[in-house]
Amino acid sequence: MNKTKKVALITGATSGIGHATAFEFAKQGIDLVLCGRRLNRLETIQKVLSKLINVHILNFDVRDKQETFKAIESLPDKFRRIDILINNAGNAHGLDSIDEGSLEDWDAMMDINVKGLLYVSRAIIPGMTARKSGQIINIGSSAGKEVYPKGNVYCGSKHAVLAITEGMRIDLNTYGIKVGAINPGLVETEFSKVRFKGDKIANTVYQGYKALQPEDVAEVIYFAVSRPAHVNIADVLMFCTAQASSTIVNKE
Ligand code: NDP
Ligand code: 8X3
Repeated sequence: MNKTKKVALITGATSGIGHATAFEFAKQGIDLVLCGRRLNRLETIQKVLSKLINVHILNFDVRDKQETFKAIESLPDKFRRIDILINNAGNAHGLDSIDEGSLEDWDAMMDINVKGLLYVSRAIIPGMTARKSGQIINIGSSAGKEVYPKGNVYCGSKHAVLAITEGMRIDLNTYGIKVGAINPGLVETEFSKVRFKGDKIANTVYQGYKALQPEDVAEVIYFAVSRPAHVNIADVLMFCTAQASSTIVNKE
């Protein structure tokens, strides 16, 4: 293996932004550890991308801390040195007023978007601090920078991601580890299918304008990981042209 080749671990690689990032990184020659719960999708992606780079898959639920640590501990030697961590796994669950929200939805968003990100990071960061190098990119959201009606807990989870990102950057600063967040607005992925649990309203979310595509976000993520050693992209807010804020979208 080429010694200068980097290894990236991407959570939520089975669809949307994580999937597009896996393809972008593979195109750029970065070896990959791809994570997600849907094993068949991981296997399909591995088959395709193995033609370009080395790929290892880890099938676990980030909500389960034991499973998370076990999976990361199981990495074979060739993939143990994680140079780049992309904390992407996450979703919104529901869009309800705070007085009507589902406790299961709240648990899912806090457990996946916040605690899952922490578990994965805690398992990987000690390797980075020992080597005094590495880069962590947390996928936040415009919802981490402003709160919109009925966004309450999802927005809270993404505000937490931004606070945790800043905390990581401060605590890991003396180790030379880069930490940043990429915060997109509306991206056309499976996000709305998950948020609305398959309800047909999900089909209307990206209608009447051109939303960001997962590849647009993947390109920005690659930009961040391809900067020179002294440059850290700390925080990016990106919207499609039609979107001005969480609640202002210029639709046809
Ligand atoms: P998708 O629904 O397309 O992808 C979500 C990914 O997260 C899937 O690969 C899914 O894999 C993984 N995931 C979800 N729950 C778990 C879990 N419990 N354990 C492990 N993996 C999990 O959505 P996006 O690509 O849009 O979302 C990716 C990130 O981008 C999220 O953090 C989201 O909040 C953020 N984001 C999305 C925006 C959008 O408009 N789409 C805008 C701003 C930010 P699997 O189901 O196989 O486990
Ligand atoms: C996803 C974008 O506007 O649905 O984070 O919250 S939004």
